[in-house]
Amino acid sequence: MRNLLAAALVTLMPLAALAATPQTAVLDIQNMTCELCPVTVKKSLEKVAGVSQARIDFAKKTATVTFDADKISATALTKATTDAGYPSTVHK
Ligand SMILES: [Cu+2]
Repeated sequence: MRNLLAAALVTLMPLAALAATPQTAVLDIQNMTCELCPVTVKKSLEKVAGVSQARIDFAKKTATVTFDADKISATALTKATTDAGYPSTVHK
């Protein structure tokens, strides 16, 4: 019975992943003054549950974040970087 349950979970897992609604947001990041800042910003974003990828462009001062729109909104992303010392806004 336990094995059957485990097998069912393994089968259902990919379906759950597909059910997520991936969304990409571009954030304008403030206060990135040196090459180490993007690392801090990236870490702060990837710590947020629901974020699958964060790419930082130091030259453009932006972060491109892929996240699960079913779990979080872009507001959680701007809050995360702001808490880390880098206030951000969603790029329009
Ligand atoms: Cu820095």
